[in-house]
Amino acid sequence: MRYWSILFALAALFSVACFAYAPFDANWWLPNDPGNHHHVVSSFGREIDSLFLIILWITGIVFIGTQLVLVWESFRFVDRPGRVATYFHGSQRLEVVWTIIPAAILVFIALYQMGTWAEIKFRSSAPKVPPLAEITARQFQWIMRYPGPDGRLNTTDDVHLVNDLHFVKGKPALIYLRSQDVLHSFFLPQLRIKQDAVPGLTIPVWFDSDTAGHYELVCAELCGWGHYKMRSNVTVHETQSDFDEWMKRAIADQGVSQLAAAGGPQGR
Ligand SMILES: [Cu+2]
Repeated sequence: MRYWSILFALAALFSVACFAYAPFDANWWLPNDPGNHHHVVSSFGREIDSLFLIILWITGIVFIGTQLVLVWESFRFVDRPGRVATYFHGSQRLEVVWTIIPAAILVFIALYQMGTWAEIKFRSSAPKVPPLAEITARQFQWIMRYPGPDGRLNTTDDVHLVNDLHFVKGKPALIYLRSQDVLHSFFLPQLRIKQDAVPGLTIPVWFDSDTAGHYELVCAELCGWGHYKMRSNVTVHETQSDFDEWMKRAIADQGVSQLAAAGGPQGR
């Protein structure tokens, strides 16, 4: 039956069409800010994308090659009455070749990405700025603790917010990431930043954006039934004074809700 070769060919064509379409859609694989499809808003973004594309090229070429062989062989060696299949035991030379080539590719990728990894993950590369916030992941929300008017974290005037990340355009933002319960993953898709939140650890994460606007923070680790709900607003402010304005309102709102919890301004 030659139908099998046709089916394999169609599946491969469909996959390749998806690959080919991806760069033309702003939200297909590499989400970008609306209206500006080929611009990544963070400074790490371009490097992450180029690493992603190198791996995509390597796997894509191998995929197309193996699919061509698969389709061609299943077409050519179709079952015919009277023809007997022949078998042979593995070829050592072939096995050595197809072990060495992938190993060499992996070593190349490992060496090639080292600079980017160091820039994004090595603690020595962390920007020397006061922390923007401490972010604690828990089932199923992001709890954000910003330093209050005293500018210091973990003091009584800290501002507590849920699912609301704010920072300023063009300035490196440093956060401390924690988890209260299980493994979560702090993922800023538009900024190409991803970091696991591990119970018991406090992990510094830094990022920036050259475009003010609204983005998204999501959890990228299946952490329970409500995993899909772990989304947070991300606001990148145009200027520091916009940010300060927002922070002032957040502090005032927190004062109101604390008064409410204490029974209102009249103390009832
Ligand atoms: Cu989660």
